[in-house]
Amino acid sequence: MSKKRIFSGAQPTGRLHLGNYLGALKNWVALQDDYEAFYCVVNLHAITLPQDPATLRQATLDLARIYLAAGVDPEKATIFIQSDVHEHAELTWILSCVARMGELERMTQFKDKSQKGGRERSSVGLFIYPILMAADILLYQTDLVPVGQDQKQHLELTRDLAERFNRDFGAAFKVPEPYIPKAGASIKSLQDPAKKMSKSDENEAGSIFLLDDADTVAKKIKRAVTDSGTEITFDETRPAINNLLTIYQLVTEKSQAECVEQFAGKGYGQFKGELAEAVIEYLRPFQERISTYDDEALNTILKSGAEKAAAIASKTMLDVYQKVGIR
Ligand code: ATP
Ligand code: LTN
Repeated sequence: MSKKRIFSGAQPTGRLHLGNYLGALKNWVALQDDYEAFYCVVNLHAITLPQDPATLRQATLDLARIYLAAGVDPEKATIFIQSDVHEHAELTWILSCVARMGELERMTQFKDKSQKGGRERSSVGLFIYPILMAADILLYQTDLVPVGQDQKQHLELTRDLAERFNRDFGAAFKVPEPYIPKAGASIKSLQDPAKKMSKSDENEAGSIFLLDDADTVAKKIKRAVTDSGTEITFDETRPAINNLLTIYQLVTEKSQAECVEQFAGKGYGQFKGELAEAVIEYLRPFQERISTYDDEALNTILKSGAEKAAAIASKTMLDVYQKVGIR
C-alpha cells in the first residue's frame, strides 16, 4: 500500500521559536518515516506583510536550512520553496473564485494580523492568505497537515473549499485532515501566557528563538512570568506554569506524571534552572547542525524538491483547469 501524504509549511519571516518547533517542526520530523512528506518554505505567504527583498531572499534559504537542521531528511521528505512551483499561485486564483467573502471575513488570523495597520490599509494578499494555504495543501492530494492550533481554522476553510470544488466541478481534490499535537499545539509567550509565542511579538523576552545562545535561554526562562501559588503542576487555570511545564515535558519527552513527581515540593527557582538546562540541551544538536549545510548543498536539495513537487502539482492543476473549462 502506498504511504499517505502530508504537507506543511512555515513562513520565512522573522526567527523561528520554540513554539514553531514544538507545535510543528518536531512533528514533521516524527512523521516523515511513515508518510510521504512535503515541507514547503512559503515565501509567497511572507509578502502578505511588507518584507525587505534582500532579507526575504536570505530568510527563504535559511528556513530551508532550519528544516534540515531540525532533522527533516531530504532522502525521505521533499523540501522545496513555494515560488519554485508556479501552480501554487495558479490554483490560488481558481480557488479565489470558489471562496466567498463571508468565509474569509471570519478568519481570526486576518483579524489579528490586520489590526496593527488597520483593515483599510491591509493588503488584499493578507485577506486571501488562507486561499493560498488551501492551494498549497490541495495541489498535493494531501491526507494530513501537521500544524499548530492557530492554523485549525485555515484547515477547516481548506476542507470547505475542496468539498465545494469537488461538488461543483467534479472530484479533483482529496479532503485533508489536520494533525494538531495534544501537547505543544500552542506554546505561550513567556511574558504573557494569554498570548501564543510569536515571531512578531515585539517583546523578545516572550519567545525562545531556536538560535538563542545558552545564556539568553537561561535569562529568558529566569524572567518568565509565573502564576500565584507555588506548586509545579499541569493546571489550565495557572497558564504560566502550565506552559513552562509543557515545554519541559516536550523537550525531555517525559510523561506528565513523571514531570509532576520530579518537581513535587520544589520551588520555581529550581524548576526554572532545570527547565533552562533541558531547553539548552534540546537546542544544542540543532544549533550545531545548522552550519553544516552550505548554500550549494541546499540549492541542490531545493531544486530536486521543486521538481518532485511540480510533477504532482502540475497533474492536479491540469485536472482542475479541465474541470473548470479553461483547458
Ligand atoms: P508567528 O505567529 O510566530 O509569527 P506564524 O504562525 O506566522 O508564526 P509560521 O512560521 O508560518 O509562523 O508557522 C509555522 C508553524 O508553527 C505553524 O504550523 C504554526 O501553527 C506553528 N506555530 C506558530 N506559533 C506557535 C506556537 N506558539 N505554538 C505552537 N505552534 C506554533
Ligand atoms: N499559514 C501557515 C503556513 C502555511 C502552511 C501551509 C501550513 C502556509 N501554507 C500549508 C501548512 C500547510 C502558518 O503557520 N502561518
